[in-house]
Amino acid sequence: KKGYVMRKCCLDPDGRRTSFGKRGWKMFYASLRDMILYLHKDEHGFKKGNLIENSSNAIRIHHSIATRASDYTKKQHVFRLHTSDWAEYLFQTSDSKELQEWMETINFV
Ligand code: I3P
Repeated sequence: KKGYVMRKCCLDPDGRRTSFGKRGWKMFYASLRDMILYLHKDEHGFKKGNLIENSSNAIRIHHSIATRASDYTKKQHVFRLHTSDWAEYLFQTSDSKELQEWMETINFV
């Protein structure tokens, strides 16, 4: 599964609240492969295989869980991703079908 999403960092991999200045929404071209959710700058970056090698742009989804963020009311079609290392992210997808597909892909790989 791949496609454009918006991502917001809420908790860092140590479980601490992501600091101010790093909590904004940012667009990425996401691709899921080998249990890793890669966040590329854009589709071109994905095709070139350019990966920004830091933890928030290559998220290990083994033992992660994606749930609908119905408590987050500022944007539509948002899911929350909890990782095994205590990070938490919000992802906004383009519509309810995309939302469902991303959550199922993450939860059932
Ligand atoms: C954040 C940015 C986010 C906002 C977040 C801010 O600032 O404005 O859009 O989240 O609020 O901290 P920065 O880019 O400087 O990190 P929302 O869009 O959800 O309001 P928060 O700290 O309450 O999460």
